[in-house]
Amino acid sequence: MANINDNFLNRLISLLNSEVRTKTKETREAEEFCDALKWKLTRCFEETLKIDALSDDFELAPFISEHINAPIERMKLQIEKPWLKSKLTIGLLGHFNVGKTTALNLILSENLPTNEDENTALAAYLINGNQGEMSIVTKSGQTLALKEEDSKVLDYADGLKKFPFARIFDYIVKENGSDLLNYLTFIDTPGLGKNLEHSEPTISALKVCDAIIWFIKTPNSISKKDIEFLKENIGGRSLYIVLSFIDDTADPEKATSVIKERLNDADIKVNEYFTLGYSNEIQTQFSSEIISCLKSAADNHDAYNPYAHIYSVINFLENLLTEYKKNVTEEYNKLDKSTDNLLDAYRTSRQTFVTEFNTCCRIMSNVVDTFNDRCAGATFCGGASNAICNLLNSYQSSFRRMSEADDAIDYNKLVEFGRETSQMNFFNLRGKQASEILEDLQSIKNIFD
Ligand SMILES: Nc1nc2c(ncn2[C@@H]2O[C@H](COP(=O)(O)OP(=O)(O)OP(=O)(O)O)[C@@H](O)[C@H]2O)c(=O)[nH]1
Ligand SMILES: [Mg+2]
Repeated sequence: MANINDNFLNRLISLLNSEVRTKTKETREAEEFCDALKWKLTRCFEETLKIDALSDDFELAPFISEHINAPIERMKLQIEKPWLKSKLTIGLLGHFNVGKTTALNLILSENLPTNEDENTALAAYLINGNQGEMSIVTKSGQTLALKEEDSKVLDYADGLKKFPFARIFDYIVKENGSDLLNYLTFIDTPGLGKNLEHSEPTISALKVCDAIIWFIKTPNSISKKDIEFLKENIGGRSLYIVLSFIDDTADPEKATSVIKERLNDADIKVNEYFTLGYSNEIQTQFSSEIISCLKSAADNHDAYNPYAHIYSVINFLENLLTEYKKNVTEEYNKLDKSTDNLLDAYRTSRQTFVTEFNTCCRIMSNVVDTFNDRCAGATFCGGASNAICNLLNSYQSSFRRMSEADDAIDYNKLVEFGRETSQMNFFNLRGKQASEILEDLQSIKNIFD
């Protein structure tokens, strides 16, 4: 690293001492809401998993990452960078020194520094606003007002080569009065470097882009590695290709068709190709073509709404739990009926048994009375004998009914009754648990509404 000169150091100190634009109370509260929402919603899914309400092939971790973490991070991002909310966000990507900043200067009549060497150190958001207003956000999340003079410290020409700005600062925001920024936001990136650390600002900018303008230095063509990077990272984004340094190529047509062929072979869909070069003529044509193309892309852009995404996730879980609760209640009611039937059968048998037992006792006492009244001290007469025989017959039938009633008490059914009762308790508990999760979801929904 070159010696740090006084000029550089003074500018850096002045930049670091710039006025801090503190977050408003609303912003802080909104960020806290996002963190709480992420926690609450994740917990609702975990609790749903615990009660087995999710299907067997439901994979919780990837679902949470895609449908809870990603949209909520996007919400936080929109709170921090409101200009990302409804506009088409376009990232200028590629290697360093391929003409990204030059292209942006042409599109927006900007004067962002360009240089023959690696120049852009941080991602820069070009947003609609007062021409020339700039701010810089530190790694710790503080926003500093950035004066034009101080911003020179970041330039390769006026600053210090390889000073690790990206370890102190996160990104720059520059306001611009161009009409185009009413519809879209640009992110100028430092480009992909030799290592991950150098590429980090570019990769994190990529995450918030709806569309990518990928720059290819035509004489260098496109490498396999770049094609792999595009395939892995393009996602659902629109891709535009700028073939820069076109007039530095001996055979532009051939170079262009090789690049198109390689992208085509890799099955990478390109929305539009543009050419950029050094001559005024090429640059004028480039500006007018790319501006009209991006304008129409912005017109057709359906802004991603993370709130709608989260709302649909809540609805999904709500419907799933409502259905689950319905099923659980149905199972409970079925068992309730079945245990009632088992209990009724048991009661009937028990009642018969008791009735017959009482009848037996009564007959026995009649037999005793008959003996006492009619047979005391007497020899057996035919009438008494008949009466006793009749009584003993009914005594026997009563005993038989008692035995049948006892037989009717099926002990397996009693075991079944016990099992079903405990299953009922289980379904009852599951229903309550589902209701609790549904209440939590409703409270989240109330905040949304
Ligand atoms: N001949 C020629 N020079 C170009 C072209 N595009 C950009 N340049 C020059 O190439 C150098 C690098 O251009 P930049 O716009 O700074 O490139 P960049 O991709 O933003 O570079 P980093 O910010 O370092 O990633 C500058 O000196 C530009 O003037 C082009 O199409 N043809
Ligand atoms: Mg640049």
